[in-house]
Amino acid sequence: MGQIKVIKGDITKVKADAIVNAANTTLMGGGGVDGAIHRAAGPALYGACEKFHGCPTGEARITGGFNLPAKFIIHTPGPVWHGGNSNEDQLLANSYHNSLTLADQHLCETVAFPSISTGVYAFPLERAAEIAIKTIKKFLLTAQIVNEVTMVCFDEKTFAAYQQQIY
Ligand code: AR6
Repeated sequence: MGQIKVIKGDITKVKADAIVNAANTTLMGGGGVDGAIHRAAGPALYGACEKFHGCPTGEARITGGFNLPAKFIIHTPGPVWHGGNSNEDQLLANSYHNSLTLADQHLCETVAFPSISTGVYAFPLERAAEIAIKTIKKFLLTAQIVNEVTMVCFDEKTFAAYQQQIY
């Protein structure tokens, strides 16, 4: 079975086969990690994203990595936290599962994720970390190609929350 790693860092610098972007449903960029990825990948990423005409929450779309060290960027809009009774848990699990499915289909062995939905979208961190790690572990049991998934945490609090879930 593949392995899960948790590191602290900037996902735009990570040399994985695919990195995942915590996007919004327009896929046309924004703040946070989305803004950082678009800035680092360069303007051609906008052109590639435009062609999708958006993406529903929990689904995922794939583009090239352009100026990033990653070969592919997988864009997934996570759920906005509305208090927990709006299917947020399932939608967050869908974001991880559908991103990994696309990575597997594109023959990616290594995939890196940011902490989806726990920034601007306000999903509670511990709850998000538990869902993320559970979904990744389950996926790795049947993955064909993906064999290493790294959670790239931007700050200490996020790093501690995911670190706690991997044991
Ligand atoms: N590398 C890794 N993680 C990062 C980086 C980075 N370079 N920059 C920020 N983070 P957020 P969301 C962390 O708000 O909650 C955008 O405007 C950040 O500290 O980026 O899913 C989109 O367009 C936090 O832990 O994503 C959407 O509109 C995590 O990434 C909306 O924000 C996620 O925070 C999506 O909100």
